[in-house]
Amino acid sequence: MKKNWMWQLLVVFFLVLLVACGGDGETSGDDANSDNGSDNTEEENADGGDGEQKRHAFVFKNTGNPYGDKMMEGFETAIEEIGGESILRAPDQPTVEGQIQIIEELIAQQVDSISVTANDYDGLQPVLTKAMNQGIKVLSADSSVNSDSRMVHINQADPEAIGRTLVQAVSEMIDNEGQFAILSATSQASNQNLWIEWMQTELENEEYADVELVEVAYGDDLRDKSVSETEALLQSHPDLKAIVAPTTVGIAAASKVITDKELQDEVVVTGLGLPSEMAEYITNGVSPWMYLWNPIDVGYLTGYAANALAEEEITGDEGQSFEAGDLEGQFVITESEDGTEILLGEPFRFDPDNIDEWKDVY
Ligand code: RAM
Repeated sequence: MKKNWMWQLLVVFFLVLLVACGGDGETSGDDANSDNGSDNTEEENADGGDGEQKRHAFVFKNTGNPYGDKMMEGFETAIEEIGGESILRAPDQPTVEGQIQIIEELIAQQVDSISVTANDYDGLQPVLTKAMNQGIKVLSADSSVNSDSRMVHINQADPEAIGRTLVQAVSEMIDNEGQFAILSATSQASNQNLWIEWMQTELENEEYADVELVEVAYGDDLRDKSVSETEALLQSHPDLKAIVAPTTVGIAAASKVITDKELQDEVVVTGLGLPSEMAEYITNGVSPWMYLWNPIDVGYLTGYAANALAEEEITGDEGQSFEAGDLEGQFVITESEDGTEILLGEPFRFDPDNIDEWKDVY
């Protein structure tokens, strides 16, 4: 009798052991599921809350612009470092319609953030408002949207300094006398338009009494259109002494036209250019010097800001700060003319003395 009781106890013990080890059977299945449930919670915590990688989208002005490729490279690196997923998009043409279509798609995909280098200051407002209403964090970078359309703007450099510096440079290059033209990107690009406004403000100073801005032309950040617009400027203004292109696509196109036409002793080119595309023209003297910031860093800073918004470390309000990976120091959100912004730093001057150091970097 006692032996029988012991056997029954042993069988029960083995059954319990089987269940604990996740053996088959309906009851044991329930237990196993609840175990898995608690494992998942631990994974979720490690991933930052919802167990899924955050998806951060970046929308540039258009494809085929090496400056945009560099910004995207920096953005992708930042998102990789953070452990998220980056989605890099741009329309074929630098239009607001193309960007609206892409942003609609990103909203449908329920991404966590959208950073946009805008083709229009106001035109993206309905679609970006829709994104924000659905909880998507929205930023502009490089070329801004109005403050109702985003939470914060990533500004590469002070627009006033850029505009004024470009006029000071061109005036010095033409000995403070003569005609110059501006070759810009699209007529709607908010970054170029703001820099041009500051150029016009600087030109009001007495010292530029003999310097005349004869035309603002638009190459739309397209190589071929920028070439034909340069040719048209040369034809319409035979006394033109300089072209200022505050766009990397425009400055390279204008420099190529002047070089090909062997006009380097008559017309100089300056503005904002990529060292990799401009080294040849800085060396041959067509462009005595030019300026830019590091576009990889602009994209990288944008990636970290997008993450800080998505993780709710910041909301985009003035006075908040965050760190951005390898970029030194704390980035503080400040008030700008319209809304808030995060400033990357100072523009850099490239000339024959330093261009070789930079031409392989960006
Ligand atoms: C072009 C783009 C970009 C601008 C640079 C300087 O590549 O228009 O937005 O910041 O030039």
